[in-house]
Amino acid sequence: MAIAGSGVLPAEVDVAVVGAGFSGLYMLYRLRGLGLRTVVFDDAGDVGGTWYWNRYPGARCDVPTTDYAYSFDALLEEDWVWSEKYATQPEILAYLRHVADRYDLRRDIRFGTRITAAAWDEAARRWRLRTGDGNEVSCRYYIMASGCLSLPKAPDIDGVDRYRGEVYLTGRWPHDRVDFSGKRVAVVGTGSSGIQCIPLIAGEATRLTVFQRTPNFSVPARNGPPPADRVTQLATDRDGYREAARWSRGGVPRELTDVSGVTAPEQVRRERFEAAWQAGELFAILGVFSDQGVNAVSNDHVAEMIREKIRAVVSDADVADALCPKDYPFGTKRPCLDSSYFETFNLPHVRLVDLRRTPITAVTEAGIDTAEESFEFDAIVFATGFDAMTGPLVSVAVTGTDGVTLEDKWQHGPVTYLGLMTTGFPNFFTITGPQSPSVLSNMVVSIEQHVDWIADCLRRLRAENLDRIEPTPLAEAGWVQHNQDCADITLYPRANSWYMGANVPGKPRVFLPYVGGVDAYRRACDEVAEKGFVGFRLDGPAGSRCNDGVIRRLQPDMAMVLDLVASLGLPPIETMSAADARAFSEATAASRPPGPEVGEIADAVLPGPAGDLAYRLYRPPTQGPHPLIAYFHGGGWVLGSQDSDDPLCRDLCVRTGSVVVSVNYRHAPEDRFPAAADDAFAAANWIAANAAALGGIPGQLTVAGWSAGGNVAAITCQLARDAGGPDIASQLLLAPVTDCDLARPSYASNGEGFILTAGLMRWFWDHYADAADRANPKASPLRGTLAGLPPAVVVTAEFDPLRDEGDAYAEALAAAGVPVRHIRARGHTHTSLTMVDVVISGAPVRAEIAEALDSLRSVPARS
Ligand code: N01
Repeated sequence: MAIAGSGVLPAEVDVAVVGAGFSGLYMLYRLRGLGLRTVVFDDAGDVGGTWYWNRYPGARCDVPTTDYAYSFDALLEEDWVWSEKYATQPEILAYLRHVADRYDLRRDIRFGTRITAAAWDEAARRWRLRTGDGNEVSCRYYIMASGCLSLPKAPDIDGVDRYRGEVYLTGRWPHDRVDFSGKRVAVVGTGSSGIQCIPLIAGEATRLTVFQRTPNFSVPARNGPPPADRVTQLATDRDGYREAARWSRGGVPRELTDVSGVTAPEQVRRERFEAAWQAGELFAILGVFSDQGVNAVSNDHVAEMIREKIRAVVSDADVADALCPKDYPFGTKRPCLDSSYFETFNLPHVRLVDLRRTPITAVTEAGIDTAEESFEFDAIVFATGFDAMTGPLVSVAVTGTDGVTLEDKWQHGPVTYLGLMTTGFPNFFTITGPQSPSVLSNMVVSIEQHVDWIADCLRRLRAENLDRIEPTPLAEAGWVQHNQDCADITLYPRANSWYMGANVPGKPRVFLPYVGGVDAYRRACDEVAEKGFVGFRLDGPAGSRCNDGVIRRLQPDMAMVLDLVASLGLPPIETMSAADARAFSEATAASRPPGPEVGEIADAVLPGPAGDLAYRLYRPPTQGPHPLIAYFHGGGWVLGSQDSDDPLCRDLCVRTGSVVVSVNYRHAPEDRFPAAADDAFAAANWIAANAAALGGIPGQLTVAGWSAGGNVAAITCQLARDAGGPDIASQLLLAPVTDCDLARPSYASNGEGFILTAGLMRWFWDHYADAADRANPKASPLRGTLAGLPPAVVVTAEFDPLRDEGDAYAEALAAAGVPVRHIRARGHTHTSLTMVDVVISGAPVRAEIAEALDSLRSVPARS
């Protein structure tokens, strides 16, 4: 078997690939299939990538090996039988060698060769790569298949170079067996590498001291033979299983749960947790509850049950306590799978040093000094991790079109389109790059997806006589924003993890991988390609084209809600009777989360022009009096009540510290225009007159409403101004109906698929007002006089049919001299902000609303 590629390095190739691990090998296989002349470079002496370097004792994969394997060739799968659920590093390396042999890949791989620099030559439309030994190669396409966790982080501890004993880095382990028998050994670091090697080193060493800075969550791997159910599934329907993996959330087929850790009874919580604990799989323990990744309460249930397990295993209570992670949510640092990790600390010759209590002061010639003690060791193992995801990419001096290096471009964090490419660096691809699912998924599934996408892209470029591809700034900015949006709704940013770049001093704190899921990501990539490479500029002898755009603009949680709604196949509300529509809306409301706790809730009635109007009062838990909000619910003047907007009113109460009085009003078609507007005006009068009795501060009344409620709130402010009272300090209009003209562009662009449809709005108007009445300012406040109105907070949502009329109202108010805070809810729909605790991304917008209201309350109105 030839280890190194032979022959003279060609001066020109079609494609150069860096890395001969899982990604590089499959990339080479696909490129050969396309007939593209390819050369692969790797620093290592053979194939394997991470599995070549990480030879420390106990190194295994943490996704079951049945899933952690290529799926592109059924015959390869049939030929290779894994011996364990989680194979060891030697077995995985043997598999990759087998792959290299089987497809005769080594002949195009230059081992022991590092690419140190790469520069784009615009005139030639080629990359010029320089190797560590001074050779040059030019290529049309340059692909980094260099892995996410391949550049070990130098141990950033004072005195490391001074130490005279044996030093090992888990990520660069020697090829010859290291024997720790009879030795005093230190392990620094308790991430996956430390947790895997500690039990094995303890089995040899006479004394093992583990230096732990941050305790880690770890689950027993329960290793053994490959899981029988999966082996059977693969034997009976290999293609179906692999396809399910490709469209799964994490790259391993798994039923997702809808059980919330917040609402599930204790017994259900425990049963679900125990089942996941026994399964010994990361995706199982990461998916005990549907909301554990986004809700701190749900997450802490899982975290606490793991801490209970640790305390049950570790005999010394102080050691157990030190091993329990407490200051970051479960899963936000990568959890580990272990074999007897916690049990190891019960051995008499194993000691844990908690660096939180006694930090390392220096590495000395003989060992390690902490704030309290001097330790002497024969060997120190640094399991201190990697400069993850971006490190391997920027460690090459890659220079793009404007002479800017990748390192400079990414100085504030990676900026990519799909995690595959970056502007200014044409024809440069990154397999499992930052802002792709990569490390949050089964890597092999994500690698195959990226390789297939790139191969297909190159095939199409050639077929269309094009030879240059580069993402546009618009598409890239949109993808970066989408990544941020996805991460922001999760608990991930709360941990100092390598996912956040927090483990490397000076590295920008940005959440690096794409957290939207393998399935959602694949959909986005497919869509980009199918729609003519959205967001890419393509050039070549055949000309130039660009279908510019942003592939994902909706807030990710709102997108999930819309997918769910679409999957239910519900009849459109506008096909129902008003009574059925009301029943439907009440049933929907009954199943949602309740919203935050407030101090007090009381139901009562107030006098309206045609009889009593029911209202619900929400009082903050703090000592009053408080500012007062008269609130009017949404529902197109036909649906809704003080129940329908209950979570939103609770949220408003808590965020603004206001007493909220949510008033029901007469509905159409029983009571048509102007009943709703008249009721709202009367209610505002009554609330203002009774402010003190309600616990409000007289003179601090905000009139607020959402949708049709925003309509009657806006009208109430106009009527109050004209009538000389009540005194309204500010108005809050959430996605309000302000005009009867349904021809605005937002009706066309957002009229279908975003819950409130254009058809439903027509149905609402038809129920509420005759055509002749609709232009009346009491129905279309945009047509009224706006000068002299109270300061306003106007909120419009990007994907709302009502967006443009809301924008128009905000602009008209400002033009009329009314102080306005116009909040544009990016990526949101008409209903987003009302979906408290469902659409988590709405929370920052509601926080902004509360802040805006607070600041407007002190601004006097101009007339
Ligand atoms: O690295 P890590 P890793 N002084 O960064 C500590 C994958 N992987 O190599 O958390 C003292 O997780 C550091 O402490 P803290 C897997 O994705 C998979 O273990 O920064 N301590 C931490 O405890 C994994 O997540 C497998 O406070 C220092 C440890 O060193 C990723 O690779 C196996 C320190 C580093 O943990 C990285 O895992 C192995 C200092 N100066 C790895 N600097 C599988 O099972 C760092 N630490 C497939």
